[in-house]
Amino acid sequence: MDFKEIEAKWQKWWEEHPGLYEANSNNQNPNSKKKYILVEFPYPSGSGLHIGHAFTFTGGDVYARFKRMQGYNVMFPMGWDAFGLPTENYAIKVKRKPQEVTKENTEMFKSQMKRLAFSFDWAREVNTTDPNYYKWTQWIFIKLFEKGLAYKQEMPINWCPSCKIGLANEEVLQSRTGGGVCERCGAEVSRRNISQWVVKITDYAERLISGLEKTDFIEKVKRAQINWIGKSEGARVKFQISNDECQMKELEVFTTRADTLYGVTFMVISPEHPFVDEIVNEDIKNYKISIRSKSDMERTELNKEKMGVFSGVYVVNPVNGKKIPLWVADYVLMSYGTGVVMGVPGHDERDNEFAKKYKLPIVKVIDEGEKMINSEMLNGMPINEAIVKMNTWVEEKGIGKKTAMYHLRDWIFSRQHYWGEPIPMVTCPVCGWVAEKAENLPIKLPEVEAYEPTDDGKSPLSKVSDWVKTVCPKCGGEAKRETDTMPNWAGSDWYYLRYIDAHNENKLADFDLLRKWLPVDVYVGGDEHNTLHLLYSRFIHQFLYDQGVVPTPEPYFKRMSHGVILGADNQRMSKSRGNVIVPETVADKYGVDVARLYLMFMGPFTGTMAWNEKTLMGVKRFLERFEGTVSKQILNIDDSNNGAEVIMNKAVKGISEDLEDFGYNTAIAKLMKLINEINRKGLKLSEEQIKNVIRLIAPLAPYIAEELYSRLGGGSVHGTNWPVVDEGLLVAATAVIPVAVNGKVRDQIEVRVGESKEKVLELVKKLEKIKKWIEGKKVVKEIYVPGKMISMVVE
Ligand code: ANZ
Ligand code: ZN
Repeated sequence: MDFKEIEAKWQKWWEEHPGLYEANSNNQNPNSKKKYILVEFPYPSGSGLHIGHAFTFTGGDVYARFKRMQGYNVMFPMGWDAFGLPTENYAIKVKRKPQEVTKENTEMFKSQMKRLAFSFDWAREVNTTDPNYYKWTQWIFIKLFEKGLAYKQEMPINWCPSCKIGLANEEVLQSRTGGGVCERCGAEVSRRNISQWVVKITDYAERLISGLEKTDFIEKVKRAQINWIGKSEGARVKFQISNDECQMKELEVFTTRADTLYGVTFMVISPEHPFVDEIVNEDIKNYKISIRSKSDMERTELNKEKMGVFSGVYVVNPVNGKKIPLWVADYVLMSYGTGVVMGVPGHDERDNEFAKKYKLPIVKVIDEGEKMINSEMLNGMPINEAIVKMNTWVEEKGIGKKTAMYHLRDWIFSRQHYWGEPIPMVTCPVCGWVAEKAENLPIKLPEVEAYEPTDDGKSPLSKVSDWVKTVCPKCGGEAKRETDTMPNWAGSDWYYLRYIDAHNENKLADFDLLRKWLPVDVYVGGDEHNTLHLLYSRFIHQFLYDQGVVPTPEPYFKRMSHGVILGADNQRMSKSRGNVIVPETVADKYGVDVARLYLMFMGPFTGTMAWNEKTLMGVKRFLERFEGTVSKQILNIDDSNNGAEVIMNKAVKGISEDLEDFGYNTAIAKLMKLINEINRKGLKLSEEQIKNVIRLIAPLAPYIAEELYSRLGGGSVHGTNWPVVDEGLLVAATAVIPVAVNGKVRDQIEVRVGESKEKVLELVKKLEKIKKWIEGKKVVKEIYVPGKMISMVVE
């Protein structure tokens, strides 16, 4: 069979029958149960679909096709997450508009996807760079601003000097030497103070944890999110300042270990704490200068030398009234807890190093047996009990409060780059920051001459003076637009909502439609998005839920992690290693069906697998065998029930269960077994059985299935019903059962399990030994206990 020919033929046919894959189409019965299947939409780069895309999308596609055949009303959409640095950098290099480049790239991606037979519902295509789309991304930002969840703040941020961009903490990776490096380019990250838009995701920290209970995410993903949010239960405790001249009268620490209060011998304050500005001290000034370029990671790392300066101030330990010195040191961060730490050098590693270096007293308050010592009222208690006791004690004394802290930081939402959504804010000399009016949205990204970010850390938009100049939406006076753009995550936060109502001009999406389709039933994506994209979009969804914009508290029900495909050398595919395999090449050589089937057969869908040419050849041979077997059967259709039922039913059951769990490799193994058994036993299949064999492979190898099915007539195989398991036909094909006449067993007969009563009786009446007992008599009663016995009463 010429795969190129059949691919072209069916691609054209599918194109002409879009209803086959569109949600709510006649083919899918809009009234049947919905199934919203989502795969992470790609960034359309200039190099086209890579093997990871092909793998993931095939996985989603098999599931979508399977669910459609099972009779669900399936929505399986696709779109483009098209803002971002690579396109911008490419545009700069080749001196072309990012808009044009994006258009070309998405067209290339789309045609590649169509060739790979991904059954996306193209009527719902979205593109994050389309003004009709980002209008709503901007609208969401304005809602956040109106609710006090977006604010502008001057802050030290991670700055990549090479990308000239501010990075969120999660975009900074730890280098081997302990410093931070840019996630994208690997350059050493420095610190810089800039005024940035920040979104208060921390307000949702608790709900982002508790909301997980409403989802069916795999445990690994839940863990990743919970760890990322980093909830710590502890207490805030106040320490009085003993120097009279200080304006501030007390300093508050956050501790998870109130049990160690008797072991506190000093206190450490973050250099950025406002209290430090009250202290006039040359040493502190110089110290602050010396740490300016350090990242949070460097500052808090355990194996880095801890440095600090004495502030000249003393505080009082509330449990024993002892005066202890206050030190300024950068291992305490302003961004966590209260920015002040009680030093417990007897039991905290960093405090211990610090105390040794500066010769501060070290007091042990816990013994080898994990019991409290040197702690008056706590002595003899186990640690956990002591923590509870002290947390309560500080509350009773009015000097502390039980609190939970979260390591999650607010989300830095500004990027100083061109190719992103303009932040729809205006700064007015009279009114301050004002949101753009809803009716003025979208604030379109203007075309510019130069896309390069500037060294002063401002976006190139800042140079488009007639765009920057605007009027204040509040007072009408002259004002200026924000020139920062949104981070990449902004467009992908809510795209699954837009698919539901992709062309709505008045709303982000119609509420009733959202109610019909949400939550997403299965979301297939990569582990690299478990904390960032998945957490950001859950936060935005929860926020929109609070505003009454969406009907469900959570966006996604199930999260499915897809695996990773390595090169044949077991290494990550990369140009420099020369081990990259492109889906197109495989499809050109062996056909799309072989490529898809192989990708799904390589290993478990969630696994990490190396490319293997031998397995690929094995899959190719299997598909040839499949085609040969089915073609032969079509020429010799045999409806006379020949005992293939059990084999067929077992295959249907096993394959259905596997597909339900994304167990594609084992489903394919079962298909292979089925074909082998049919051939080995020389089985002859009925027309319906042949159709079912084709249906079983249809989600995996859609072209060949369509071609074979067409020889039996009757439309697309992808629009037919998935075979149903006959539970009664799973064990044995036939049973030998006794036949009784008037209570006496006269013969026995082999019948197919599951055979109808009529058929069995018809066969029984043909038996010679039975004939003579019933001939000429009147049959008054016929009993058939399936698989057990037949009993007739005659007169
Ligand atoms: C006394 C103590 C004794 C502490 C001990 C720990 C162990 P997690 O679990 O990550 O929440 N801490 C509080 N704020 C800090 C800041 N801004 N920068 C650096 N360290 C800070 O950590 C909570 C603990 O980290 C707190 O409990 C505090 O030290 C420190 F044996 O208090 B602990
Ligand atoms: Zn104004």
